[in-house]
Amino acid sequence: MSKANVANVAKIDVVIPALNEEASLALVLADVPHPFVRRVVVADNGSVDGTARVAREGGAEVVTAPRRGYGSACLAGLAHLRRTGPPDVVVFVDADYSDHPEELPSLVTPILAGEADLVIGSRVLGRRERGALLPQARAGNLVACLLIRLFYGHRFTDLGPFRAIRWDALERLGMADPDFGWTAEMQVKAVREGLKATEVPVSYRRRVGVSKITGTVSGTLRAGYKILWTVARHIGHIGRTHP
Ligand SMILES: Nc1nc2c(ncn2[C@@H]2O[C@H](COP(=O)(O)OP(=O)(O)O)[C@@H](O)[C@H]2O)c(=O)[nH]1
Ligand SMILES: [Mg+2]
Repeated sequence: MSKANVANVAKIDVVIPALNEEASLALVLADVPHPFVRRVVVADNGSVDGTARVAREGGAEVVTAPRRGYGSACLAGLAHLRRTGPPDVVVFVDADYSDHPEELPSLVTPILAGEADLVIGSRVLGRRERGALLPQARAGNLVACLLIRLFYGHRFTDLGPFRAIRWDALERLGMADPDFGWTAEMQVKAVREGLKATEVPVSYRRRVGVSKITGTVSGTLRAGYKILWTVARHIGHIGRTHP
């Protein structure tokens, strides 16, 4: 069955958390493969630049999240999809043009084929532009993935933002983290819930614009702490659903 036919059958929507990304967002939206993708939701909380305007001009729906934070933005995007007709599969992409949205079908196809519930786009397995994945991000991911392997028994190589998950599987996870722990929370809860989680290699390039997280010392420290806290927090619940 061709991608177009698969797309016609399955509803695939994209959530893009964006904070002050007017310089990069149009590039991201232009590379989202339509009609494979049905809708794009840009979750903006507190941008002071033209992010919302650029999003609308690029054909995206814009939702605002009351609370600052990566997770909070993702939650606002999901709430909008839940209210207005959820998809079969939801894909998360960053707004800084570091991910390659055109690679999205390689993340979704294993889910549509019933081989996976969650697919992480691994920047570690994929081709990276020099300086795209900062050493502190790489080191943090390595430690977190090691702990997940040690305590959850599942091998991940990355906590990358570019990922796809089946909607009903995501709903079972009860996602809640409002900021930096979001990606780790999804992966440890998915393993705990017994979801089929896998990875595909994705390309990664240097972002357009200014990093809000790993490109800053405070962002790196806060993200590092929150990710490790999130991995540690759910260790006791392995095998038990929804503590
Ligand atoms: N809406 C929203 N998006 C955010 C927030 N913080 C980061 N983002 C977005 O999340 C993505 C990842 O942030 P980024 O600055 O690239 O972090 P890095 O990749 O770790 O350097 C980007 O698309 C940001 O615009 C936030 O507080 N609110
Ligand atoms: Mg980034």
